[in-house]
Amino acid sequence: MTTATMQSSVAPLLHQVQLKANEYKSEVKPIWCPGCGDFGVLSAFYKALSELGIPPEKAVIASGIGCSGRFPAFVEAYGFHGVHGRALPLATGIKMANPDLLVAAVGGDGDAFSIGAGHLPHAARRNIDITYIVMDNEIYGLTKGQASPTSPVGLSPKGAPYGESKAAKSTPYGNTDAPINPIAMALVYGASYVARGFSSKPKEVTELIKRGLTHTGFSFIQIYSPCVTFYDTYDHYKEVTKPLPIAHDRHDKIAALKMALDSEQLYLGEFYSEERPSMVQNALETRAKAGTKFSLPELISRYKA
Ligand SMILES: Cc1ncc(C[n+]2csc(CCOP(=O)(O)OP(=O)(O)O)c2C)c(N)n1
Ligand code: SF4
Ligand SMILES: [Mg+2]
Repeated sequence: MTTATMQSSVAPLLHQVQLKANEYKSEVKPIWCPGCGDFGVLSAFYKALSELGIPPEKAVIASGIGCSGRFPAFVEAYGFHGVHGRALPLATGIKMANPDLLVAAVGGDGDAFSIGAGHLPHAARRNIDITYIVMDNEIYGLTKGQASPTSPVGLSPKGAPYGESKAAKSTPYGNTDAPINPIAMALVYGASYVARGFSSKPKEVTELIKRGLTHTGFSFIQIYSPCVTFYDTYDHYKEVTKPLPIAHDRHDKIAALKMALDSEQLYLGEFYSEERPSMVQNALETRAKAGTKFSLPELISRYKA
C-alpha cells in the first residue's frame, strides 16, 4: 500500500465545522465526583474535536462500564454505553460498518485490562482505525475501590501514602499482585500509535488525543486519571511523571519499550507511531480483490441441503 492510500479515514472530516469546545458538551451533566481526573480527559476531548473541526454527527464513542464508561453520554456526538469490557468490540463493529465515521473507544483500567483484556491484542494487531482512551486510576472506581490490574503492590486506602501496604477494600492486607504495564503491552501487541498523558496536563492530553484521532490505525492512549474518592494519586503522579526526552525517536519500538519499562520515571507523551495499513484499508482491498467474482447468494446456495 502506498503512502498516498494511507490517508487516515478521518481526514475528510477535518475542519468541516467551526464549533467551540463547549459546543461539544451534551445536555447530560457529568455526575463524577468533584476533582475526578476524568473531567480533565473529557475537556481535552471536547477541545480535540473542536480544534479538529469534527462534525458531531460524524463522531461515535463506545464505552464499557465504570465511572469512566459514562463518558459518551457527556459528548455531543453518537455514543454507545455497552456492557463491561466490550468497548473495543463495539467500536470495531461500528468502524467496520461505517468506515467514514470517527470512532473512539473509552473506559477504565478495569474495563480495559481485566474483563476486556482479551480484546486489546486483536484491536492492536488488526490496526483497526479507532482511538482507545483508557482513563487509568489504578482502581475500580464505580464499584467503590477494589484493586485493578494497574494497582501497585500494597495498594493503599484513600489518604495513605502511595503504594504503602495498607488496603483497598478487596485487599485488606495489601495488594500482592504485580501491576501490568499498559504501554509496554500495547507496544508488544502491535498498536501503531501509543501515548500516555496525565489528566492534570490538559494541553498535552488534547494534543495526544488529536494525534490519536488523526492517526491511521489503532491508537492507544493511557491517561492517568486519579480517583479522588477511592485512590487519590494526584501528588504521586506530579512527583514521578515527566515528559519523554525530546531526543526520543517515536519510530523506534525498542526505544519506546525501554522508556515504557523505566521503573523510576513514568514518561508522558508519544512513545511510538508507525504507518501501516489499517483493518479498514485491508478489508476494502480484500473486497476489491474479490470484485464481482464474489456473490453472497451463490455462496449461501453452496451450503443449502
Ligand atoms: C460482567 C460484569 N462484571 C462486573 C461488573 C461490576 N463492575 C462495574 S464497573 C467495574 C470496574 C470498573 O473499573 P474501571 O474499569 O477501572 O472503571 P472506573 O470506575 O475506575 O472508571 C466492575 C467490576 C459489571 N458491571 N459487569
Ligand atoms: S469514584 Fe473515583 S473514578 Fe468514580 S467519579 Fe468518583 S473520583 Fe471519579
Ligand atoms: Mg479504574
